Amino acid sequence: MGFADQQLERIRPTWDRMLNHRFLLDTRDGRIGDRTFAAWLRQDYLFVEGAMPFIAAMLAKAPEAHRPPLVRSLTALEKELALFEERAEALDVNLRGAAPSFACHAYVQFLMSIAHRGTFAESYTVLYAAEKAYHDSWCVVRAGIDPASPWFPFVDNWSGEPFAAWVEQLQSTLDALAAEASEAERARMAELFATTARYEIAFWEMAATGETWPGLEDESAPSAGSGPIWRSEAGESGDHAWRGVAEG
Ligand code: MP5
Repeated sequence: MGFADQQLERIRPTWDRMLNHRFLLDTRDGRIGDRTFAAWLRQDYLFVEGAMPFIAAMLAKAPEAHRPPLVRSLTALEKELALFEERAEALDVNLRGAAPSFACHAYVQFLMSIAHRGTFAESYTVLYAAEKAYHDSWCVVRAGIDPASPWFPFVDNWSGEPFAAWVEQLQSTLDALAAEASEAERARMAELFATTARYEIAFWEMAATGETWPGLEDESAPSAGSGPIWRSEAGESGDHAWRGVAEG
């Protein structure tokens, strides 16, 4: 058994807890509130934006043979951002002005810190765990969601065949990196695998509860500190990126 499967087995209760999160089960069963799903959409958009510098920082340490797939993944992330933008537009979700929640912020900082401070194999472990988590999570949703759901394009993005093939490629590369790693490095990789899975649970939990930051609970809306969830509530004039830049 390769390193990736060993880790999945080792942290099985954590992984199962992630896969049984109510955000996923409610989305699968068509019970998810639009507001709740929109909260995830806005936060995951920020996460994907943050994942691009993570990959870029990994590239700086990547042995040459590992560069091409990572470069291609950046293009895929650009397309993924376009998917978020298209769905947000179609469903009146306001992507602008959303501040990262505590969980989103912490997860992105974790990615960046590993990419800068960790070895290539350590960063790769985190990348694999995050991608595998999303693949497995959205496969849970796919098993029951109505394909006519407006959220289905997200389900298909991470549970579909092209992403499954990417995760498989990540897995075999991770297994090879782990086989070459020292005992000490492999132990750190195992720890990072578990930490990443916990971040994934924290992210679903944040989406399900709409939590933002400790200290902001008193604000009235679940989107406190993040601007209006719905584009129609944002108004036509409030959020243009260049408003107020020109003087006078
Ligand atoms: C992914 C994601 C998958 N979009 N969000 C979280 C919280 N975890 C993992 O990563 P990607 O870069 O969208 O494939």
